[in-house]
Parts: sequence; structure tokens; C-alpha cells
Amino acid sequence: MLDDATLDRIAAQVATAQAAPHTMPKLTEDYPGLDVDGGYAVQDRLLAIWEAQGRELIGLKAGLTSKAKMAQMGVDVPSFGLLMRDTLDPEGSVIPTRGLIHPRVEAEVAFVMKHDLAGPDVSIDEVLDATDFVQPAIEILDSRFEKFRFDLASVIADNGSSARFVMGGRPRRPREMDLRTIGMVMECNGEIIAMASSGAVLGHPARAVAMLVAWLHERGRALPAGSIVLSGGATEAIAVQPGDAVILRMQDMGEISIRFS
Ligand code: OOG
Ligand code: MG
Repeated sequence: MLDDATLDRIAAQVATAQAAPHTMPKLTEDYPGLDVDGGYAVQDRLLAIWEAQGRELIGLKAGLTSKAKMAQMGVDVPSFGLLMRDTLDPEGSVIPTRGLIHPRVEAEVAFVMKHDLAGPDVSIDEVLDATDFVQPAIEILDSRFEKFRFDLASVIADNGSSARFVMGGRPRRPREMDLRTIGMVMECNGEIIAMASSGAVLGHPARAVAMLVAWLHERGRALPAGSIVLSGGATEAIAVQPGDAVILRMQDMGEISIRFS
């Protein structure tokens, strides 16, 4: 594990690359000692920096939870990251691409929790019992690494490429539907750019929440009631340009439209 001073330095570097967006080399090039635990130690420091700026943590994201995403990014282990309130946009938003380096969109099922959830091995049923509602989400990713290329430790330190996210459509009680088989279609400018079934995420997107809870448990934490959880892109992430109009339609869960300016 890298020493505290080095982790502080990396966190400051990532915070700057995110605030005034610019690319940087993969962190493991400059810091070969950075491993997955180090990546999460950087995230802890990012959270401290952001909270000191008055930003608020409202949830957590799981990523790299579908084969499509793992294959696209060349990583085969899920990652977890932070969701800050000021990165949430309402549906229908026009999202400026100024301030983003090479944005991509992906389709996700979002969970909103009504009970705390904790433990090393919570079941899908326990996740569903603790969930208030599920709803469609579009995550807008923007890696701070050149060419959107990274390894697991680097992307974790970059908070899982988090940039913004949009929730919308029709919130549903999780027991009202079979979350293994929800069809989703993402369109850009009227053309289908990605399709998936919700089961592409670990067979059941609630499994991503269970893995997140196990990861929190290892670190002595719980998932608090009221949290938003993004369960991870079911499709590969698609690059967007200024002017693009993106729609995500989810079976029985409505749709979300956004536009990039
Ligand atoms: C890492 C973030 C992954 C997801 O849903 O898979 C992620 C990346 O692909 O840039 O958010
Ligand atoms: Mg994602």
C-alpha cells in the first residue's frame, strides 16, 4: 500500500483533473504501487475533499457489473464509487459537454433504498425488501484517463469515471416486476445505439447492490436508507457529442430523455 502522503497527492491530482477536466496518464504508470485498495483509499480522500467543499454524498455506484462493460473496458471485477448530489440531473436536462472530456452514456437500473442494509452476504430478497423503488437511470461517464483507457486501480481512484447521472421514467416497487428480464433500449438521435436485458447485470441487478453491501461491510460500513445505488451499465457505454439527443426506454419503467449541448 502506498503511504498516506502519496495517496493524498494522488487524490489532489484526481480532484483537480475532475474539477477542471483534463486527462492524465493512468495512475499506475506514475504510481506502480497503486492497487485496488489504494484506489479506494484515494476515493476516501476524494470524499473528504468534496465534503469539505460542501458537496453531499447521496449514493453509491457499482460499475463493471455486466459482461458488455467488462469486455469493453478490459476489466473483470466490479468497482464501486461515490454519487454526489450535484452530479444528479433531472430527466429532460440539457447537459453541457463543455466541462466533459469524452463523455459516454450507459443504461442502468437505479435502486433507492428505504432501509439500511448491511452484512457480508445479503441475498437478492434482502436487497429487494430494503429497496423503496427502482427506476431507469442514464449514467454519463467521463474518464479522466487518456483515450478512456485504464486499469481497475486507476479507474477506482477516478471514482469509476463518474461524471453525471440522470434518473427518471417511472419508479416501480421492486417486487412488481421481474428485474432479471427488463428490456432496455437506448437511442441517440432516433437510432438504436444499445439494447440489453436487465439480467445482463450479474443475472439480476440487485446482485450488484448485494456486492456493494458486502464491500461496504468489509470496510465496516452499511448502505444507509435513502441512498441511491446505480447497479452498473447493462450495455456498453456509448460516446456522445454536442447536439446528441439520447433516450433510454425501459420496459414497464418509462423513459428518460436528455440532450447534450
Ligand atoms: C468505469 C465505470 C463503470 C459501469 O456502469 O459499468 C460503470 C468505466 O467504464 O469507465 O459505471
Ligand atoms: Mg455506470
